[in-house]
Amino acid sequence: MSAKVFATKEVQDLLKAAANLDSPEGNARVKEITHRLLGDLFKAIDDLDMTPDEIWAGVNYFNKLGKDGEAALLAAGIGLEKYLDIRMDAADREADIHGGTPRTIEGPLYVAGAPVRDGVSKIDINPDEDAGPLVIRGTVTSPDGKPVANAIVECWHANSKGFYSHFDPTGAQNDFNLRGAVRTGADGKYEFRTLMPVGYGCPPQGATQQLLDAMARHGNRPAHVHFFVTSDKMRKLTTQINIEGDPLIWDDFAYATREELVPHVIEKTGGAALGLKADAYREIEFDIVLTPLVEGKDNQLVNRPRVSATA
Ligand code: MBD
Ligand code: FE
Repeated sequence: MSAKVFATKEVQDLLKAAANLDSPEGNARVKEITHRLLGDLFKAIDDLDMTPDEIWAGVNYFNKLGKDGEAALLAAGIGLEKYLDIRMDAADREADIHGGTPRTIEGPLYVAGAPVRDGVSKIDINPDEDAGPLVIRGTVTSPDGKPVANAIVECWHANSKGFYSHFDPTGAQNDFNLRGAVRTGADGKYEFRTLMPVGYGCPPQGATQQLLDAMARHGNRPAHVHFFVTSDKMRKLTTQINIEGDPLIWDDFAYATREELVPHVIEKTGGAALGLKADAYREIEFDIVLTPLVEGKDNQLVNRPRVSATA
């Protein structure tokens, strides 16, 4: 079928009716966005001559996506979350904000409520035979190099199976395993004592992997560690580091890798004195530069539904 109907009065009236544009009531922003997205979809159906079978496959895909609880995972996998970063980076350049540690996506697996420790936190609760000890440490500063005191550095990462506590399908991990929070002192320093993570893979039977499969894409991430860094006086930073040497560093299904976020991994000894499970351990130094509030406000703070728990 090659007949084009999008531009007809009948279809344009249908779009307006569906978004209730002729009424003064309802949420104006919701109406504006719905009208635009629906219009773009209708146009694409016309342009690509999508069949009813294709449309119903798509509609039912949303049902599976919801049933699997994977909408935020899909957002990462289709580059939507990365796109928001690209836009925030551009806004920063426009506002002449430079010098901070680069942001990268939050992902869907954060859990609020990790216990806050002063300066140092050991965050591996469950033994993990296949993971060696890892220390991640650094200093939180402002762009002028001054330490930021009373910053809260939160981190979260996967175990040696690529699973996160609270989302582990094997049920093997306690709450807040491999999740922690540290308050910096006057020196701005933070340190996490933990275990080496392994990269994440999408649930193989889930909706996200189903779409990726159809496009011959994998659903894997390189080994990585997430961070939120907050302080009264600075903008919140959402970022991650990748574990140097992981073969997927430049092949991340969520597009989160950035050149500045692949710190060196150093081999060290003396782990026993730090309470690590072996004397030989790996260390990553990751210094974090926060940027100041804009007219007293964090102009890039993201509100989204997040899981929280009590430790
Ligand atoms: C992850 O661990 C992650 O960080 C992202 C972005 C998506 C899925 C799993
Ligand atoms: Fe992750």
